[in-house]
Amino acid sequence: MRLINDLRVAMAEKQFSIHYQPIVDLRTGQVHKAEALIRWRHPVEGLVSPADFIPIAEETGMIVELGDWVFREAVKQVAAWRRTHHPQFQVSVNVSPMQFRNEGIDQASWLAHLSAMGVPGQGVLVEITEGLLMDAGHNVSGQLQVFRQAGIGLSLDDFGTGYSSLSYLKKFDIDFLKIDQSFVRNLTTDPDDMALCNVIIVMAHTLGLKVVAEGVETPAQRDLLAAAGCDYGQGYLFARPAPAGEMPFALPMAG
Ligand code: G
Ligand code: G
Ligand code: MN
Ligand code: NA
Repeated sequence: MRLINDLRVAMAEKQFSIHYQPIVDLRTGQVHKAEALIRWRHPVEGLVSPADFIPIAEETGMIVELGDWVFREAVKQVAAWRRTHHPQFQVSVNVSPMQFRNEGIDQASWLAHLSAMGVPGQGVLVEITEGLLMDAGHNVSGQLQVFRQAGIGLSLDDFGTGYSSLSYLKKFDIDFLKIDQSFVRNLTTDPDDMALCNVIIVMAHTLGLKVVAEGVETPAQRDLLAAAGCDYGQGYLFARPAPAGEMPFALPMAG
């Protein structure tokens, strides 16, 4: 496929950028966290979705270089936001399971970059998926441990869609659960989805984890989640992923 070759030049030609989507405190409306989401502006095709090119980057191994770039850019950005907006701002970075294979992540250089930027580990959340936790090889738990020891938080993305046993939540010392948007979409009409969200929130809190609901698009969804005790919301209701300069730092919680 042509995209494979294009992906190789895209790196050199700086065709990638990062959009950020706020992660909103559902009690206060404050925004002290944001998820970094990569964007590719292809010279001919225009904007190509990461859903289309991340799998190619994974298959070709390019995800390692791309992931390094995303991390470095996101850390630069959070350094700026911690100076100008809030000293505890956190940026949440998606890390592909492929990056954990064969020591794809040079963890020492990631930590060195953090300290060069003056950002403590607490400034970063690493978003992983359930599948990664089931990977017994590749010293996944050792690599996650290195992140944890540096203060970096762990967030379990797309929660509820994978097959992980709940015991992994404790074993890997996860900080945040992100309820997959498929459970949020029909929250107002499907009692089963509301029940699942309630159960996830109660279980997470019992284990000392915070919860982020993804794909919040309506005030009704937001209100149900807030009433269920969900800590944070993310979705088009609050803001679409956008360039860093457009980050809203506080959002109204009513109406
Ligand atoms: O941003 P959405 O807009 O289209 O992202 C689509 C998919 O791509 C999501 O599953 C998201 O987690 C993934 N994605 C976005 N940015 C990155 C990134 O920097 N690294 C990895 N590994 N996945 C990403
Ligand atoms: O897999 P991950 O959860 O990292 O990816 C998040 C994806 O969800 C991105 O593609 C992002 O653009 C998208 N997204 C964010 N908010 C909403 C929303 O409110 N509705 C929908 N449909 N997608 C959203
Ligand atoms: Mn994510
Ligand atoms: Na997700």
